[in-house]
Amino acid sequence: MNDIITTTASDIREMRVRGAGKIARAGASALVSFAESYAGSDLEIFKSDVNKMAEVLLSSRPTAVSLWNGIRYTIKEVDSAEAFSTARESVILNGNAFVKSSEEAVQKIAKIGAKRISDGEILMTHCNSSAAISVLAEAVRQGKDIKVYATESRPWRQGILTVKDLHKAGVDVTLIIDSAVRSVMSKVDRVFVGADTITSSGSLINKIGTSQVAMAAHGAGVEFNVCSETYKFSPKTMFGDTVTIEERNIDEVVKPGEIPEGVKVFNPVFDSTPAGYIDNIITELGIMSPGSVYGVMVKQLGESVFEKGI
Ligand code: RUB
Repeated sequence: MNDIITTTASDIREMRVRGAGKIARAGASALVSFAESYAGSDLEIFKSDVNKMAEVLLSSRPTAVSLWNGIRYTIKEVDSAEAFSTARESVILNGNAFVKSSEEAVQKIAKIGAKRISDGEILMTHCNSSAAISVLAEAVRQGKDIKVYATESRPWRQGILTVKDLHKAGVDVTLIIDSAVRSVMSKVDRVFVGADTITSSGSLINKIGTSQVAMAAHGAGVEFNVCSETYKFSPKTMFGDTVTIEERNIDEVVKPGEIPEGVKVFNPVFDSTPAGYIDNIITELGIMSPGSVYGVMVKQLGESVFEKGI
């Protein structure tokens, strides 16, 4: 087994690399390195090896479609290649192109999303999303005076990363525990969160607790914005696939011996927010409603997807 691939898969599984955008870029970059350092020259063996490496990467975390889309984009020309050099070159070119366009997408989302924010507003974010943070940081860069509430996001406490990121960007940020969301929501003007996956019906799959934040925002009449690159749209959901919600080890929630033996712990990592709770999806292509997601997927995939499937 290849070292770069196994190390990347284990970094993603153990959450040393985390967040939907970062894991997608890490997966694509690992395949680029694999192709660059590939020692053989047989086309059929290369095709089989690349597909195996893709499977190893995909098995690392199940929920974020960004990883699947990034890998699929990187290896899209391998199976049809007629020469080894073409196949290898395509992995390097497509993988690098994916990484570059995904970084550019975050910058575009930052510019578009920051326009939604007015001077003096109070905002909220959940977990640690590079896309959502880029919007908040850009608003401050433009000279807007904002305050942000960031949730702790138990059990991994990604909120600690968020408050560090936002503080570094010059944002006036306050950390709150997850159960304070509804109580604080009455002070908030808008919520910005990221996305792991967006389904063809416009539902959002993101960090556990996102749906509670959305319900609290809905109840308080607060705008709920999802910051999502379009490669987080899941074409597989068009054809009936459901999104697997990752469950992680219980020792992320309780220490050994802390609760009586026989008591169960359930530790789902993501949840689903129905489209009806989402006001805007802020993408690199512009702001859209959840109802527009299906059309964008069809446009990006081309009509032939209905004959070929995914
Ligand atoms: C991270 C999370 C983030 C999205 C989007 O969960 O839910 O909101 O992945 O992140 P985890 P980004 O910490 O379990 O990976 O905008 O950076 O792609």
